[in-house]
This record gives sequence, structure tokens and C-alpha cells, in this order.
Amino acid sequence: MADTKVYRASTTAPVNIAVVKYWGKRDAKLNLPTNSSLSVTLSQDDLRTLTTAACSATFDGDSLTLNGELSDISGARTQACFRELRARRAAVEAANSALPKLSTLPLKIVSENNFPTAAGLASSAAGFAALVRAIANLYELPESPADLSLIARQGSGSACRSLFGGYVAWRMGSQDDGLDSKAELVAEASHWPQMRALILVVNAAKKDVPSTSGMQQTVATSGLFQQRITQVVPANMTLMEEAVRDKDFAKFAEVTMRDSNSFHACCADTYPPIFYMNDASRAAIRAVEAINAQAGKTVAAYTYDAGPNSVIYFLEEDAATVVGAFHEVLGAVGGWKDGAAALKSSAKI
Ligand code: 2P0
Repeated sequence: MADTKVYRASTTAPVNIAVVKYWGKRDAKLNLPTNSSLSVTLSQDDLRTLTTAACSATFDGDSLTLNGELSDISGARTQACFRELRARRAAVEAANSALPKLSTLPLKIVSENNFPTAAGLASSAAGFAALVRAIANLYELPESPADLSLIARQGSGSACRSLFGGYVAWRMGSQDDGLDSKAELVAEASHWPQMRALILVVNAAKKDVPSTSGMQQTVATSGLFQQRITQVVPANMTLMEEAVRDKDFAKFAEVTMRDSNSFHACCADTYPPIFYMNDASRAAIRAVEAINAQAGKTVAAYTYDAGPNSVIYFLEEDAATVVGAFHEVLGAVGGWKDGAAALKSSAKI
């Protein structure tokens, strides 16, 4: 009798915010970066993607539903993830003929974010990490998070870092096949549990230059970018790993802010230039400087991705100072709504 069973597995994956930024590909097909990067994973209590993967002979082809809407799965990135995961399941099935042949069945993926897409957060990182983990769970694959990061990277570069909680490095690797370009745990969230992130969301919805095309333009046209990937980022990776190891917030903050500035300088040096930050973003930078000056030490660090929203890192002990000051300063500037996300989980997905 034909197997009409529906096999199913669910998982969640967190959002990560880079403090040493990924920007530039040396291989667009395999999503191999021009530099290593390092991120902090946010608690899944606050921001996460929940994904269920199912497979059954009764399904009518592969499908992916994102936040209630059917999504196009014909893209090379999604196809690469499906293909890689099916190949690994097929290898397990070949070694054990008693296992059901799940690798040949249509897949149905359903994915939901617990944060508004309008928040402008890099949802592709949590999205592809959850997709890969859910299918790996469905297929009962033995792969480690680092192994799965090789697959998630092909969905979206930054997704490879969301396979781990805490402080995570994506080592760029040197091989052409990308097998050494994967994520690695630098420290569990519990190593430095006082870390917090405040996410400030700009009200004005502005169409950004998509990351993939933006970074391709930067690689092709920016002279400053060469200095970033050969000197600035290697130095920042070393300093950031020291700062995390030593729980040195002043050092963590300076490297975070300098690396964000360096990334946005390369965007401005792209021809034609790319501007992700706006007046509200720059006002928040000035607010961080004022907060630190008033405190007489560094208590807050800003960072910006490919959009105008700020992420402000601070320590729990300075929450009242930092969050309170932002309410006052940005209330006067306008253009902002805020949401706080605590970094308190050390849980891996
Ligand atoms: C990062 N960003 O390290 C950097 C900082 C944006 C600025 O990773 O083309 O969506 O899918 O590999 O991962 C955004 O780029 O790009 C990104 P693809 P992705 O978080």
C-alpha cells in the first residue's frame, strides 16, 4: 500500500545582528563572502522565526508559505537548500534500507515570524536558518549546527550565523568549494548574559537597495572596500573576539561602532553611492555619543545594517540610563518608534 503518512518537524531560529559586518561576495552562487563576520544572536523570546517542515506523498509538489502567503521557491538559493538537505537524507537512506524514503517526497514548509516584517529586520537570516534546521529535523540528519550552517549560508549569507545562539563568527574560509566557509560559536550567550539590544525602528518605510545587489556594486566599484576587507575587518575580528572573551564592553562598543561606520563608508564610496542611514539614523548616533559623554564612559553602542533602523547594544546595569535617554532624545527628534529586545537566552535552536 502507498505511504500516505505526513511526516513533520518544527523548529525556531533567532535573528542575529552583526557587530563585524558581512558585506561582499567572492562567489555569488555559493554565497562565499569577501570577509569574516561576527554577530550577536538575539533571544528567541523576543525575535524568532517558527518553521514547520512536512513531507508526504500526498502533497502536490514542494511549497513554502511565509507569514501566511505562498512564496516563490524556484530561486536558486531555496533550491540549493532543498537539494543539499535531500542529498544528505538520501545518503542516510542508502545506508539503512529500513528507513522511509523521505528524500523523494514533496516538501511543505510553513514559516512565521513573531516580529513585524515592517520592522525592517534581517528576517532572511532567521528564515533560512529555521528552514534548514526544520528540514534537517524532519530528515533526522546527524549534522552539527556548523555543518548545517554550510547549507543555510547558501540560502542567505547571514543565515549561517543564526544556527547558533550567543556570539557567533562566520569564518570566510579560503576554499573554492566553500566547505570551510561556516559559522562557529565564539561564546555562549550565558558567557556574557548582561548584554542587551535595543532596536529602534524608523517609522518611515523607505525602499532600500537589496543587500545582494548592494554588496555586488560595492565590490565592483569601491576602492575603500579593498582596505576594509584586507585590513579593517581582520583587525576588528581579532579585537571583537578579545572584547567578548574579556567581557570588555568599552572595547566591544568601539569596534561595533567603528565597523558599522566602516561598512557605511564603503556604501557611500560605492558608485553610484548607497545610503542606508537617514537623518533619524544619524540623530540616534549623536544620541549614543551624548549618552556616553554624560555617563563618562561607554555604555551604549550603535550599529546599522542595510537600512535606517538602529540596534543599540548596552549592558543590563545601564538599561535605565540608555533606554531612558533614548525615550527622551528620540521623542524630541521624531520619526522613531522603539521596541526592546533582551538578549537573555543561551539556547541554541
Ligand atoms: C550582516 N548584512 O553581516 C550584514 C550587515 C547587511 C549589513 O548580512 O545576499 O541578506 O542573502 O547573502 O545575508 C545582509 O545580507 O545577504 C547582511 P545574502 P544577506 O548581517
